[in-house]
Amino acid sequence: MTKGDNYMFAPELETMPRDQLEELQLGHLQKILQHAYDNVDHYKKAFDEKGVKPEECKTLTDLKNFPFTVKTDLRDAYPFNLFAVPREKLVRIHASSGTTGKPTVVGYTEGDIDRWADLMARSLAASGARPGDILHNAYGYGLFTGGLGAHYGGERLGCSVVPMSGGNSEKQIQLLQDFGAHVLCSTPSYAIALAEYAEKNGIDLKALPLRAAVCGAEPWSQAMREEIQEKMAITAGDIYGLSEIMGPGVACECEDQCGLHGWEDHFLFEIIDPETGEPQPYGTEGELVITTLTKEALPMIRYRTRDITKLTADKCSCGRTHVRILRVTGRNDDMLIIRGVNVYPSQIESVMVGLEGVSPHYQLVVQREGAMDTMTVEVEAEHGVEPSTYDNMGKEIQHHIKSIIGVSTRVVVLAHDELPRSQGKAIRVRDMRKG
Ligand code: DLL
Repeated sequence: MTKGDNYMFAPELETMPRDQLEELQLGHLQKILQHAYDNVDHYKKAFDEKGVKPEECKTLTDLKNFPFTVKTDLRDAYPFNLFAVPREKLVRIHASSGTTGKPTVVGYTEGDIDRWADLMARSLAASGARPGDILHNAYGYGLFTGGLGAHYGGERLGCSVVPMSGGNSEKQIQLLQDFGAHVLCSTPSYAIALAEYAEKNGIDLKALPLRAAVCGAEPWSQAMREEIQEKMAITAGDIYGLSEIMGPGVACECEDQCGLHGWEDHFLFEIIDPETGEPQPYGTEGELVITTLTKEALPMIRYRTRDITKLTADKCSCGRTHVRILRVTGRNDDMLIIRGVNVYPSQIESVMVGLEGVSPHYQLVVQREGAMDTMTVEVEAEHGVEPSTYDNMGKEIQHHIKSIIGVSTRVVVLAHDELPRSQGKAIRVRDMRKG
């Protein structure tokens, strides 16, 4: 098969008319609210405090009366107190890296793993993977959900999965070449790092059978997508997910690349105003809130993801009817406040991507000088840019950031390859204020 084929993994579910989809969602929602209430102390307490009972959810909009779940609820329940099934029923446990505080622990029953594999297979197929493809999986294996999530999905779709995990770029490139992979799964920043490694070593990735990359786990820009597509002569689709909800495969772009289809037969998506918590209509930017509809081990009711995006119900030309989540631009807990101005790393990135000679590799260094917070933008020039022009480039970037975002920064332009490359999620902020 070729990438132009209109292949769908589960057309009866993915193109289900909206009224049927909503009926299916309501049935699942009523069951999951009851399951959470009956089996998890946290939910019983939270519903009782809000004065709501599962049986009072008569329509999908009634969900707004139920309490949110937040990351600290998972931390408070560490390690196993949010599970709705006996621990013995878990066949898998994953956990977040826990850069701040305790890790968040998530668990799966056999049925949960089965549904996750289905949804990942569906996502991979939507991105252009096909049965019989060789799928090179460079998402990290281990407690992170990326590696095993893509692995099970690839196998379910009928691919030959290469469980490469992250790191060791030399080996990655060698196996991409020798095995002739058709699909690459990796974070977008690592896909760029791989492309650069190949370029530096005189290897032409464009000549390989590679057709598609399925990139996610971190925010990335259209400019990064274009760079991956151009350097490898492939399509690069966006895949979204989070361990608290399942892992990768909660939503995925189709080959039309116009937002990620959120798989509504298993999840219910809302956008809320992060300040007031009020649900917002389609098209409004806000915080994504997700309710799991079919998770047995860890039902999540109105989980506040902290991810900032918009939903759109506009028809997609692929025929799928599931709501689309537009590119996640950042997290509201990534927000930096620099001398009173709210700044998201993705905003700085979007200012820089349009400027000539500026690469997508950057880090924001935040420091405290006396009582003042200062931000330095370290950004690499593209390969081949004359170092004598770095100063002027820096001034131009500084000017654009000031005039568009309203914050004064220092900008240091570095030569190509001076910033560390990530093997998983890119580190965009070095906050030196946190000791
Ligand atoms: O990153 C799951 C995943 C693995 C998704 C592989 C896609 C591919 P966590 O480690 O729990 O799970 O991190 C979840 O990563 O809340 C977002 O802030 C961010 N994120 C994930 N996918 C995207 C994306 C995995 N496509 C957190 N665009 C989420 C932007 C993303 N941010």
